[in-house]
Amino acid sequence: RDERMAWWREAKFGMFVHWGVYSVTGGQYKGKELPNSAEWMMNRGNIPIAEYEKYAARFNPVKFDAAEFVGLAKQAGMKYLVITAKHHDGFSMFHSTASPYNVVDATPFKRDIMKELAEACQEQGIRFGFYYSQCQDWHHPGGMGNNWDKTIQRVSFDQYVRDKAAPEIKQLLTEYGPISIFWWDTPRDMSKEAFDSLHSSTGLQPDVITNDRLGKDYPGDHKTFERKIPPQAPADKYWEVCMPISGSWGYKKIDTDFKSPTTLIRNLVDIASKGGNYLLNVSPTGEGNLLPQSVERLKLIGQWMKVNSES
Ligand code: JFZ
Repeated sequence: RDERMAWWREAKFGMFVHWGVYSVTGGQYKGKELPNSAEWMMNRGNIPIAEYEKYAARFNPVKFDAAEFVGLAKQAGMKYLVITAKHHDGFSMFHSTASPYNVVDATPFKRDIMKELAEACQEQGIRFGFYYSQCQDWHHPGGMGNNWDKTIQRVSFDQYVRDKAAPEIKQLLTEYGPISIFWWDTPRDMSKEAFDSLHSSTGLQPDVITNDRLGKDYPGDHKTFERKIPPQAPADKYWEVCMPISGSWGYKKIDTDFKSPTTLIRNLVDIASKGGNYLLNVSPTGEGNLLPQSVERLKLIGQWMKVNSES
């Protein structure tokens, strides 16, 4: 394990990316602002599945350039990138063979964004990983979390795992080259069989690193702290802090709460000095680029890194 964790321990700094159908409206629904993070739009707006699908049909991030995107992470001094392959809304940001509700088959964009990023990361020497919401899936009739769409013809959670989650996880871990991180989120209780079928796929990439959010009996390789830096160095050997560069994880138009470059650098130093990694989240827009506030900050961090590694 220590050997597998060596690069991660050294890395200190990674890019987290929340990007999906919700990015199209930037946190608004029918012109109204919704509370909290933009990726929860479907839940906060109680948006029926059929209606939310129409936003997928508008997802067309023509400004996206994987090489440029990964180049920014690299310039900032980040050593890895973790992106939402599927968030709670159930939309697959890759050419899923298990669900047609994916970026290739259900959008005018028709490009496998995960494939493009995997290749760009490989090319530029950045480690690559997937975020995957394994329990909450507000689109599949067996997924957890959607209690507002009354038209759902329910199937069992085990069927959701069999038909969607397990095959998608397997696909992500076999068809996208070397995957360094698999990042679970929002653990819920499920059957031992379900846990095992999800967990076993990580064995397909023997070097993959996982966080502690699959479920209570699955501690993974490292602990993830959310938004807040622990005041004292934690007892855990391997840990990270994930944090959005602004207020929301997903792109939100009215979110101007960008942390100052000074704060970001202090956070990085604070976390690194306690032995952890900083997983800093950025939020591409529906057009596929980052806001200038993010780009500027990433570049400034990169400059600081350079000055402080050459002396
Ligand atoms: C989850 C997601 O619901 C959210 O949209 C985002 O992806 C975030 C990174 O993860 O939200 C959480 C997960 C864990 C905690 C809080 C919010 N936590 O442990 O306090």
